[in-house]
Amino acid sequence: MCHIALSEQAGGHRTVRAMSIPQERRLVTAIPGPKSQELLARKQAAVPPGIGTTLPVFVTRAGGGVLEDADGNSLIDFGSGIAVTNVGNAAPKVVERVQKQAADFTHTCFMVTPYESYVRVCEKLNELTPGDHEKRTFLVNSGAEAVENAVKVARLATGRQAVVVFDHGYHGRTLLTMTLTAKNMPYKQGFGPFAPEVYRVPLAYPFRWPTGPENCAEEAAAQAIDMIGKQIGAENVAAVVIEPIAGEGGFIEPAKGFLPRIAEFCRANGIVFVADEVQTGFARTGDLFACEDEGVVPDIICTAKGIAGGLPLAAVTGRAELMDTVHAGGLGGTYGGNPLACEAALGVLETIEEEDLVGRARRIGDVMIPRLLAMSERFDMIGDVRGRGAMIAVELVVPGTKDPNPAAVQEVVRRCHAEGLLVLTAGTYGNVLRFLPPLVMPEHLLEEGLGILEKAFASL
Ligand code: PLZ
Repeated sequence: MCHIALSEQAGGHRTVRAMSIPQERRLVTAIPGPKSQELLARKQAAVPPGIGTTLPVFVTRAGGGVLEDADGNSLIDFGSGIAVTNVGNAAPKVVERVQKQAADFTHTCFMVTPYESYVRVCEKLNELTPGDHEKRTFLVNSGAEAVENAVKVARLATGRQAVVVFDHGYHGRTLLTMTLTAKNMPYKQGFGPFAPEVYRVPLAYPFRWPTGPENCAEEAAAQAIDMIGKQIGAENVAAVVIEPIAGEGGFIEPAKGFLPRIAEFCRANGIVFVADEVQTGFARTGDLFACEDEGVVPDIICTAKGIAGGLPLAAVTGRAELMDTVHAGGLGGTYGGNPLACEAALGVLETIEEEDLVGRARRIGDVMIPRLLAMSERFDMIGDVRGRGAMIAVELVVPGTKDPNPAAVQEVVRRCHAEGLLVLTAGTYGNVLRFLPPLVMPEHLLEEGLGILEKAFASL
């Protein structure tokens, strides 16, 4: 069966993609249904509890704006597998290329005998990432691996050791990237000792800045720069690593002016400015990369997630003069830039362009933000509505205060999940609902999802 999804585009024209899955919410059992519950019991017996589950429905098919489960339910997806399936699940161009590649060859190891698709992905990223300077790219398997490698390159290129990161930052779960991550529970608790030479400075978090959002950018940048000078010495800093919008930390868009100020400080002091665009990349924020919003040009940019529609791939793209300092053989890994993942990435880039997913992301924001703002008028527990493009969040507070309200988030999420709307949480205080719909989400499902969310708030 073939279903056609029509989506109104920002520019007024319409794109058509044939969807293999009906683009509808359909609940035929309670959530989770009996088959999912049976599978969950098996999961609990076979997989350690350290691997969590946001919503225990076991997926059998997904595409467009929906996930289908083992019981025959169809859920609206406001998560995209944590900002990964920007082009939609099983996107036609991705499927076609991966199938062909799987039949041709599945692995050689690029460091042993290379293949063209890896080089093509690197060429594309060199061309598409911010800045028109000469660049180099290499490929790895995960966001954490990309960030970790960016630090390796920055240390070698500068001959310095210190790495500066920000409050509310998230960069991964490996020893170094866990150390770079701000939040203790659940990421760091009991997993120390941590990597040395990592320093944390304040982030310009407008909603929670003590003197108010107007002063936030300037004061936060001044504090960060002062701390670096006092506690580390700028001349000892190899890299500053920052997410242009803090993802796991709660979709915190730093106050305008903060990122350019930090980037300028880095430039003036020979520090490598690393943008972690693992969650913000590939059209998610209504630009191909979030740094573009303020014209910030990173020295190194780390990408993953949305790059390959769900196949494991990540990239480190940086100034040629930095990247070329690394000795031959100093970088790599068995699977980095696997041929299936590279073909998927090429399919993703074609899809973003052909279906104008940058425009679609903006359109999603234009639909969601006004509806969420209207909800914030009605429900005083909504303290803040924020985000860009299709990376949107609401921060819940105890009404009349700014005290975080994680209990309300849990309750809203529970009600949304029961109604067949997958939503994710985030935030240092666990009090943020985040929305990351696939950029190909048909508009009727977006509206229906927002309706479910509104009802969940109203029923509290
Ligand atoms: N940098 C900005 O968002 C991954 C984490 C899921 P990996 N975020 C989702 C979880 O709970 O483990 C992320 C990110 C930013 C780095 C990473 C790490 O990317 O591909 O998960 O290693």
